[in-house]
Amino acid sequence: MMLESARPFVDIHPPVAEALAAKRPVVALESTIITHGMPYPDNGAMAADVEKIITEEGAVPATIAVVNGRIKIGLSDGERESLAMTVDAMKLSRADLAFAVAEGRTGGTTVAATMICAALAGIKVFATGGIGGVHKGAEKSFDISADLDELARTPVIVVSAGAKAILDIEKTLEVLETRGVPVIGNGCEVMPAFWSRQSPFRAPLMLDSPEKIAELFNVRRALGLEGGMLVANPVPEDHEIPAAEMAGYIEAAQKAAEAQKIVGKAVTPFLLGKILELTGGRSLKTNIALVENNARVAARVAKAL
Ligand code: PSU
Ligand code: MN
Repeated sequence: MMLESARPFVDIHPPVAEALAAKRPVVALESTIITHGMPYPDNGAMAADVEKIITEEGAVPATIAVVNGRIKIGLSDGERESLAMTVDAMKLSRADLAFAVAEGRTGGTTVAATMICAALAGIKVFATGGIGGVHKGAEKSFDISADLDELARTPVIVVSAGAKAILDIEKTLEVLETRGVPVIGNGCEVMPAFWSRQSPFRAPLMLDSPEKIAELFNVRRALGLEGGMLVANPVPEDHEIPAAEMAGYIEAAQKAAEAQKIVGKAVTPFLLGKILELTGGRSLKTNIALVENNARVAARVAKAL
C-alpha cells in the first residue's frame, strides 16, 4: 500500500502495522502539539490520554513524528515520552519534512506533515486540536498555514475544533472553500472557534453521525475528488472559554507577538504560550479537553469507514 520508495524511511509501530494489515480502524495523531503546542509535562500526559481514549473506543492510535530522521507511524510509550521532553525538536510541515529525514533530525509533525505521513501509511482519519489557517493580518504578512493546501490535496479526514481562534476564521473558511475542502460541522450549524464552541460563522456543511462523515469521504473518493475533509467538532461545554472572554486574551497575545517581532513558524507556538500565561493555565485545560473530544470522534469515524 505504501509508496515503495518511501518504505526505507518509515517505521510503522507493530500494533499499528497489525491493525492496518487486518483493516482495523486506526487514528493518526500529530506531534507538533506535543513539541510546540503545550509545555512539558502536560504535553506528554495529553498525548498518552488521547491514545488511551482512541484505544477505549476500539481503534488503534498512531502518533506520528520524525525521530532521528525516521518517520514514525505510531510511537511506543517511551518514544512518545522522550519526544515530549525534546527541547530542540523541529516543527515540520510539507516544506521541511524531507529535510528532517535526510538530515536525521527530530521534529513534531504539523497537521500538514501528519496528513502526508498518514496517507503514506494508508491511515484515513486524524485527530488534532485545531488546524493552522489564515493568520490575522495575512494581507500584509502572507502568513497562511500549509495545513490548508494539504487539506486540498491529501485524502485524510481531519477532526479538529475548527481553526485556532488566534486565526482569521472567516478568511480561513474562504481559502478552504476556494481550495475545494469540505468543512463539516459535527452536529453543529456554527463553526466552532477552538477554545469556544461558537465562532460568528456558519459551518459550511453539517453532518450528525460518524457514519455520514465516513460515507461522504467514500463518495468523494468514488467521484475522484482529491484531498481531505475538515470535521469541525466543538469543545465540550464544561470546558469552553466563551469567545468574548477569549477575544481579550487573543488580542493581548497578538500585541505581544508584534512587539517582540515574532514571525513565521514561531507565531502559533508563541501565541498559544502567551494565551496560556494570560489565562493562568485555563486555555491549556481547554486545549486538552478539545483534543480528547476530537480523538473520540475520530475513532468513531475510523470505525465507520
Ligand atoms: N492544535 C493544537 N495545538 C497546536 C497545533 C494544533 O491544539 O500546536 C499545531 C498543528 O500542528 C498545526 C500547527 O498544524 O499548530 C499550525 O502551525 P502554523 O500556523 O505555523 O501552520
Ligand atoms: Mn505560518
